Amino acid sequence: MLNDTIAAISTPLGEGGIAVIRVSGEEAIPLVDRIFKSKNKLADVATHTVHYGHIIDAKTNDKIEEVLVTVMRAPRSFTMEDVVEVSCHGGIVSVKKVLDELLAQGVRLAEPGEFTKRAFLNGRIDLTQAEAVIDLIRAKSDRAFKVALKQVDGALSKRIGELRFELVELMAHIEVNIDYPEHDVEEMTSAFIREKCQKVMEQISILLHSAEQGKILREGITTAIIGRPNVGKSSLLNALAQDNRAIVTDIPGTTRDVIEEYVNVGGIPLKLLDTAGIRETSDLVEQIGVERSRSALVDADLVLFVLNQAEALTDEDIAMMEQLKDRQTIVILNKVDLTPMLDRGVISEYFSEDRIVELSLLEGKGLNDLEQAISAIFFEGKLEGGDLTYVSNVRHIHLLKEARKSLEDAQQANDIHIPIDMLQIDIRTAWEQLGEIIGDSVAESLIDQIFSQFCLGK
Ligand SMILES: Nc1nc2c(ncn2[C@@H]2O[C@H](COP(=O)(O)OP(=O)(O)OP(=O)(O)O)[C@@H](O)[C@H]2O)c(=O)[nH]1
Ligand SMILES: [Mg+2]
Repeated sequence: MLNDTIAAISTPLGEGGIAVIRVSGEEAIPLVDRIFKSKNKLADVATHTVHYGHIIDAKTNDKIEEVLVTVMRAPRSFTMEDVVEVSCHGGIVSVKKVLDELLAQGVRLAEPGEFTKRAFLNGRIDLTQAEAVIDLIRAKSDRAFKVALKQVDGALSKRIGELRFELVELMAHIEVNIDYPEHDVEEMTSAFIREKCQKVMEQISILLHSAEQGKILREGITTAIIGRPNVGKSSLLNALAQDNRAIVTDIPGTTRDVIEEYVNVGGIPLKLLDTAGIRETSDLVEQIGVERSRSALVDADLVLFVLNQAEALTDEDIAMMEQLKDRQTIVILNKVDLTPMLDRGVISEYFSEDRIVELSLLEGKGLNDLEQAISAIFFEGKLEGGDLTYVSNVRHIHLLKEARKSLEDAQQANDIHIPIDMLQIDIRTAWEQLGEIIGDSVAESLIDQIFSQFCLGK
C-alpha cells in the first residue's frame, strides 16, 4: 500500500480554465507514459520539466485530451516520490476521462489527504505541518491562512522541538546523577529539575493560551448584533458583509429572524448574527424573533450592542448594559450624523472608552474604529507583532495538556523528595507526549539523542 501509485484530481471539480490530476508513486512515470503521446517519453525527460502532448485511450489509441504534463522526480516532489501532474481542460468530463484512463492502467485512486500523508511518512514534513496543510486549505481569513502557512513552515514543530530539547537536557542531567549519586549533587539536581520543569510548563501554557486564538482564527468569533428596533443592526451587518444581506427599512421590527453571515474584519473572521430588535411586542412572529435574539446573545463570544445616539437611553438600554458589562462587548453609537440626544456619561459608567465606538452607517463612517476595537479585544493588540504560532488542533491541545500534567507530577514528586530516577519517568513521559505532537514516535531515539548531544561529566 505504501509505495503503490496513486492519483487524484487536485483541483476543485467544476468548470475552470484547467484542471490538474496528480499522480504519485514509484510507477507514476511509466504508468502515465503508457497513455501519453508526445515527442518524448516521460521516462527520458529531465525532472521538473513540462511536456505537451495527448492522453490517449490505451485500447483504441484515440486521443482523449490535449494536456501539459509536469514531471517531478523523487525526492524533489511534494510526496518525495516520483510525481506526474497532468494539466487538462477544466471541464468535469475531460478530467474524469483522463483519471479513468489512469485507473485503468492500474493506478489507485488516492484517499483524501493521502499525498500529504505520504509527504509525512516519507519525512518531508512532520505531523503538525501535515495538519497545517489542511488548515491552509480551509482557512477562512487572511490571518488564519498566515498562521497555517507558518505551521506548514514548521513554526510549531520548532517550538515543540525546543521544549523537548530542554527536557532531554534535564534527563541527561538526571541520568548522570543516577550513575554518580552524591548527596550535594542531588540537592543541586533537585533545584535544577524544579527550574527546568517550571520553564517548560510555562511555555506549554503559553502555547495553550494561543489555542484559544487559533480556534477563533479557524472558526470565527460568534458575534451577536443586539439592540432595540431601528437602531441600525441590519445596516451594520450589511456594511461589514459589504452586501445587502439583510433587509433594512425605517420600520421598527424589520428583522424577525437571526441572519447569519461570515465576514472578515481586519483579518479576523466573525460569524455575525443580525437579530430582531429587542422590545416588548404583541406580534407573535416578532416575539419569537426577540426570543431568538436573546438566545443568540447568550451564545455569543462577542456582542455588538447598537444604540441610536440620536435618541435618549431607555430603561431597557440600561438593563441591557447592566447585563453586558462583564461580557466581551462593544457599544456602538450609531447615527452620529444626527443630533446627539444620548447621555454618553451613562455609557461610560458601564464600559471603558476603548469599548465605545461611534458610527454613521448612513455615511459609512467609523468602521475602521470598530475593526480596531474588535482586534484589540481578541488579540490584546499583540497579533500584529507577527508571532503566529497558534495551536489550533484538538490533538495538539490534548497532548500539550497531558505533557503539562506529567511535568506537574514530576514537580510534586520532586517537592516531596521522591528519588530522582522516579521523576525521570514523568519527565520522559512529557517528552514523549510532546513528541507525539510532531509525530515522532517515541522512545527508541532517546538514548542516542542524549548522548549525541551531551558529553558525560560536562
Ligand atoms: N441617519 C442615519 N440613519 C441610519 C443609520 N444607520 C441606519 N440608519 C437607518 O435606520 C433605519 C433602521 O435601520 P436597520 O438597519 O433596519 O435597523 P435594525 O436595527 O436592523 O432594525 P430592526 O431590524 O427593525 O430591529 C433605516 O432606515 C436605516 O437607513 C445612520 O448611521 N444614520
Ligand atoms: Mg434589522
